[in-house]
Amino acid sequence: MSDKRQRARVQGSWAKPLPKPSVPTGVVQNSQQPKPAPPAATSWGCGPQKTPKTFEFHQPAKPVRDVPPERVIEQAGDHEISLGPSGVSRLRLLPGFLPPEDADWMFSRLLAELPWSQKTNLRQGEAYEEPRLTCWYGELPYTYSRSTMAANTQWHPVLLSLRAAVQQASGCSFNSLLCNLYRDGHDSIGWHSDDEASLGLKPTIASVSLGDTRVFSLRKQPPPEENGDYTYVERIRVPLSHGTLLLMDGATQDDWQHQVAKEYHDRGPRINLTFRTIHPEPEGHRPGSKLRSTTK
Ligand SMILES: O=C(O)CCC(=O)C(=O)O
Repeated sequence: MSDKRQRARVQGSWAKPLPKPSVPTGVVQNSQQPKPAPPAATSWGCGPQKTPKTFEFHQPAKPVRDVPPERVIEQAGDHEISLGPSGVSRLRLLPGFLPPEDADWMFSRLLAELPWSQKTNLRQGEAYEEPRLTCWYGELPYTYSRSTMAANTQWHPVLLSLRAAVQQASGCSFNSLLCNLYRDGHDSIGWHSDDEASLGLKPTIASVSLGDTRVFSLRKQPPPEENGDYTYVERIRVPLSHGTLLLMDGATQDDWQHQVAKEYHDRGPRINLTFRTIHPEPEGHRPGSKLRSTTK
């Protein structure tokens, strides 16, 4: 937890030590009086004993705000995650969308046979390599983070049959596919929304996961008065296991960001296939322009 989120829970402060009780002047202490018992030994009582401090409550200047607890979505079905001025944001989670034996052979073939490469993006004029491998399918190029993936109409046959199954399950059609390969737990994708103008308004994105389970996290966009501070926003975790289909639709790309964070314990490879629909960019439009400014 960030220092700021942790501090948000603390309501008081440690006070100065209490003054020692003073002996009134003129009173002679009776040396025969019983001496106070020495402090009882505790398991941490080695070394000199310090005067105990007390905790004083200070009314905070501003009311204390709770960081909302993170929600976990694991159950199959439709989940309305928010309702705001931009409309309903919705996730549909279908674990086991692919039977395990199909997911196994599809994963092996796609890992071995797709033209994976590492893309170089630009952020504030600086080039950086994405911490994962990708490839792109679609009749139109796809630009994000100031770098373009060329059109590629050579769909792998496994991807064509997967696209048909995803279209059938979702009732949506998709003309493009971004494939991500997370080689191990160190590969990741940072906070972003899939809100390039080329995806159109309120896009539906269908994501199929193969291989090791990774956590797909979402965080709500903060209201304007928070000035881009995500400390108090709602958060959701969705573990995406082998063969799962996740659909994001409605206002999800307007009102939420998502990421797959690095992990610090061993993870095997994972492939994520995100089916999308790309529209030709209007004349004079900068390719890859965002409705908001986020980078993948
Ligand atoms: O790997 C995932 O589940 C998410 C991929 C993603 O966010 C993207 O391709 O935009």
